[in-house]
Amino acid sequence: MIEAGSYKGQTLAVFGLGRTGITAALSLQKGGAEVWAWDDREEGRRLAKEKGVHIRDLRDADWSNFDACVLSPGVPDYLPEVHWSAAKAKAAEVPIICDIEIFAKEIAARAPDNRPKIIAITGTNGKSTTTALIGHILKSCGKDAQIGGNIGRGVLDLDAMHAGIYYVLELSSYQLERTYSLKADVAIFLNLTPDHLERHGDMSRYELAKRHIFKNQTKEDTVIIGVDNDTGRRICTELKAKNGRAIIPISGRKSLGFGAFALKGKLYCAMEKTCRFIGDLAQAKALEGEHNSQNAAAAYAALKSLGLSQEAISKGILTFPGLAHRMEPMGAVGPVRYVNDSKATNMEAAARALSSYENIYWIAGGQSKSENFGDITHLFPNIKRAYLIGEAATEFKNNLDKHKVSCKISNTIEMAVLCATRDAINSKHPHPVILLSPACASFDQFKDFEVRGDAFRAEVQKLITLFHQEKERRHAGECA
Ligand code: UMA
Repeated sequence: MIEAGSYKGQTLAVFGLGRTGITAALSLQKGGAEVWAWDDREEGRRLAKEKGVHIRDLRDADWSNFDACVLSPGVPDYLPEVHWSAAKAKAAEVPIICDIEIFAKEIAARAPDNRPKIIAITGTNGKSTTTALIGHILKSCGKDAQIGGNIGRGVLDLDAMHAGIYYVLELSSYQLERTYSLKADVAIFLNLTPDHLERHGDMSRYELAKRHIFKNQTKEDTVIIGVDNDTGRRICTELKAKNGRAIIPISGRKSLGFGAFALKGKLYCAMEKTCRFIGDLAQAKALEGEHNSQNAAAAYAALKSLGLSQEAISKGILTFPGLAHRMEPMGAVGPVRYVNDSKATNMEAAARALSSYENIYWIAGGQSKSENFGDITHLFPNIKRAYLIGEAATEFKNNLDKHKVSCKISNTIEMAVLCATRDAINSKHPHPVILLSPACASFDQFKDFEVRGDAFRAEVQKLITLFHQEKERRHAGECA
């Protein structure tokens, strides 16, 4: 754990006692701050207390005594409505921060030659894969790499700082909007498409929050920007015009005069005088699809700019095992492959998976975020049939009917897996893929996308077991 000494002697409110809140409270307490921690759920307060967090009722507190309020990323201070804790903080003019800000202050307090390296990653999609990939490459080169942030582990829970340690941080807009002091050695901005608008209100506020990732960078630092998307291209041009730091464009699908890019799955580096072939991403089994090619280009550019060798980086890319719930292969029943992409909680993310396979039996739906299928209609020829679940099932069906995509309301994952398997086996299509890539949030039927992905895994596992039992029974019958 990182002890937050920068707030020693100060009094802080910590609201929301999930992963962020508990680690932030403990880190501040260890560093010598006075903490008032609270959560709306009694269970949340109980669990935090068991871990040693100082629980004090913030509802009746005198908020003018607080130096800052650490608000968990999931607690809104603007839309859909201002949470009461945020309203009290604002009324008392107490700055609202998050755990990343505390972490950033700890780094700033260290002598410049004794600071760890920070690689910060944001974007609407691809953050987790890029974060895990960079962490994997660093570790495979023998570096002390710590991976945290939105990827699931609060930053203050990571190992203590020392020179030579690398922190690879996935940062969400919820975290970045409450972060002011972070100075990333490498800031990666992958892409930006509509998401979380119920929280930010509109795209300009969403973008503004994400742009905090570039704050405080100097000309020694590096910016890496995905230019496969309009917003990325615009931001790249704007930052280049300011000429403040090294900017490396990256692409997963087109060649660049300068930058790192992939063309038809082959990775190239054009960051020096000549353009060099780096490696064939077809061999990187966990990095299928153009979007993953862009993630690989981002990882390459980041680590090259930090001085790692081409050989070490390309070796790490090829051995990356991938992440659960992101186009994760689940096994097969005969010729039918199953892929778990439960993390695809928006249309853009689902489009990435839909563009990566043919003969897809698509399981989609949940809590809807988009009103229509926007610019993913060109991918519909890849879909043989869709199986719709959750609240969005009827809305999705109406839209798919308009585009003459065969579909069926299955309501549950269990039913969707069964029907899709039956159809895929009967179809005789070559290499059919049953893809869970919901394009929706999971909260209507599951606690989160991970629980949804696990439910899919359990259904697939049942079918795989049955398939093997049946195969063995037949084999035994033939031998008898
Ligand atoms: N709470 C209240 N009142 C409220 C809302 C929440 O008391 O009105 C309490 C809950 O009872 C709970 C705590 O706040 O105890 C939850 O806080 P949180 O939602 O911020 O969750 P954490 O466990 O701290 O997890 C957060 C991130 N969650 C969100 O951004 C919603 C995790 O990202 C992140 O992994 C973790 O910090 C560690 O950094 C998850 C996520 O869904 C994966 N992120 C979004 C996304 O990827 O789309 C941005």
